[in-house]
Amino acid sequence: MTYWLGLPALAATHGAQIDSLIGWTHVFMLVLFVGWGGFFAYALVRFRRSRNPVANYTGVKSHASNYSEIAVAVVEAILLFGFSIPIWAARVDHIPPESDALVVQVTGEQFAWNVHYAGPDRVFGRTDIKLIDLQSNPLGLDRSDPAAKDDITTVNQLYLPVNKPIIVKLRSKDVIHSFNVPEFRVKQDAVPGFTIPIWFIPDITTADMRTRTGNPEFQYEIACAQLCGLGHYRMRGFVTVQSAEEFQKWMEEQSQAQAESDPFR
Ligand SMILES: [Cu+2]
Repeated sequence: MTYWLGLPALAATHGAQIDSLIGWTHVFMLVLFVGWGGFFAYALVRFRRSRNPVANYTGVKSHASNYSEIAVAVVEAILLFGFSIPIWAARVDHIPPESDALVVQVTGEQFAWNVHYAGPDRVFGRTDIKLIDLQSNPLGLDRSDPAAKDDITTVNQLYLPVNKPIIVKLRSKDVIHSFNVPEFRVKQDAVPGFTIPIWFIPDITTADMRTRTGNPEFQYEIACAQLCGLGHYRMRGFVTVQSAEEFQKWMEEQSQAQAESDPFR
């Protein structure tokens, strides 16, 4: 029902709820806009100076405005407590168990998204700030740690399997960034010093989206949604959603290739 809002295509399971909330909020705001705008126009005419040369010291006696204010507050309370808070709680409180999900760490920095997968062993290798090299090892991954051997890191490339819960553990190396993938209806600040989990289930692969949109170059884009410095405009990453088999293959290939290129092996 929300096509009239012109929102980006939807590609995550929880997104319909968010779109519906956005839709209802717009409907309510439209009613308020017309209501208050109409009242303003009425007041301009009704209380014009030529008709009311002298101020009225008694003022309005009717309680209509109180009742309409109460009605507005009730509708707002319904939107907040009936819709927004339950949807928000589902996003932040009911995170699926990590054993059922793909866990990936995404670390923002000026001006890139560093992606870190635990690899086939599902254990994240040790990272150490002393090992950070902005070109070759932006996350400071310690490849001598056995758990790190199969880890995969990428810059600005997030690969995800379709129809599986994804838990992104969001971090930042410097300032506040914001991880925003409009098609997933996901937007969360990355704050230095915190690891913030977000989760979603992408339900349309990049290939399917290309067919649907008729755009053979379609890409899901991670847009940094907080002004984070001079290079903010170019802080963009790409998400590739694949079938489970394609993703598995990608992960194995990457894991092997990155382990082989490792100087400490
Ligand atoms: Cu940023």
